[in-house]
Amino acid sequence: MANPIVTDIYTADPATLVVDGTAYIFTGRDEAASGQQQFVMREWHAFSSRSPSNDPAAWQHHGAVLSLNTFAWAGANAWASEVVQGPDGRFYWFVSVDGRTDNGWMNIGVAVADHPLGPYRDAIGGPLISDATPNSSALNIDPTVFSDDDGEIYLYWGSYWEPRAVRLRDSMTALDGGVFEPAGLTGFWEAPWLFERNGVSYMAYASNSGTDCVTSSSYACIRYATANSPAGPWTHRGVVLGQVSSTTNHPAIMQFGDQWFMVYHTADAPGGGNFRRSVAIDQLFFNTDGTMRKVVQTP
Ligand code: FUB
Repeated sequence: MANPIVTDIYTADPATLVVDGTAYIFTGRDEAASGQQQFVMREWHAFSSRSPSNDPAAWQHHGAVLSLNTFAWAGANAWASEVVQGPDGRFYWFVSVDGRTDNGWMNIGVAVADHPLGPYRDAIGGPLISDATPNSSALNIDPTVFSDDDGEIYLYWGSYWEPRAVRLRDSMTALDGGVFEPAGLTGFWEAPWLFERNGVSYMAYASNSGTDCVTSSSYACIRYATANSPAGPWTHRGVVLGQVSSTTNHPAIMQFGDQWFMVYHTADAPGGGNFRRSVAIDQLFFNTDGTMRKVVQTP
């Protein structure tokens, strides 16, 4: 058995975290019925492994550790998310959710817990990012958060070709300055993932343009860019993951020991589809000059 690593439920929009020798994958759950052509997503699940690989047996399923119910102001759509450890050692789960009172537009909320697996509570009591945030994205989804060596914390997010970035305060729950449009993320569509390696900042993101990326206008690949700082400006480096079998594509990247992995989703599970996606994991390799080799999708 290999990819996808979860087949008893449909899972999408993976986010990774490594803490004390344990790798975590946090995912949304696709609950669309067979043939239903829309996202039905209400909760986020967690999986952990002390020896990550594409063997499903390597992963323990911890169930739904966060749901829309945690956010009293959220209406629907438990979309893409990321969990990061804050300066206070606690775990902050940044999520994309619909509001109840803003015509259903997506927002970014934050939950907090003392352990990666929770229990989580709403850290703010309202959205951190919404349409009311000056200069926000056309669609405020897909948060990724990273703290650099200087302790500066950056939140990136966005969709519909509108990446956005802002510094966060150490509290992880308040903006530190204005929202800006990061330069150089060529072909950005959505799903940014920010990380650092050997002092270089990397941004992987879903793109749906370019002949090196798509063979059908509704499909997406994963591009990446590098920068000297998590604030950019970014230099586009090319495609790191080609099209997958689902129309959406969504990367998470983690280092575990001396190995690197990309986690993403496909429509490859039995009964799968664009709204019944499944998480897959493959190894990621870097060239000596720091560029990334294209990920080989293993079945
Ligand atoms: O799963 C819902 C949305 O589809 C995510 O927020 C996007 O990244 C795309 O995967």
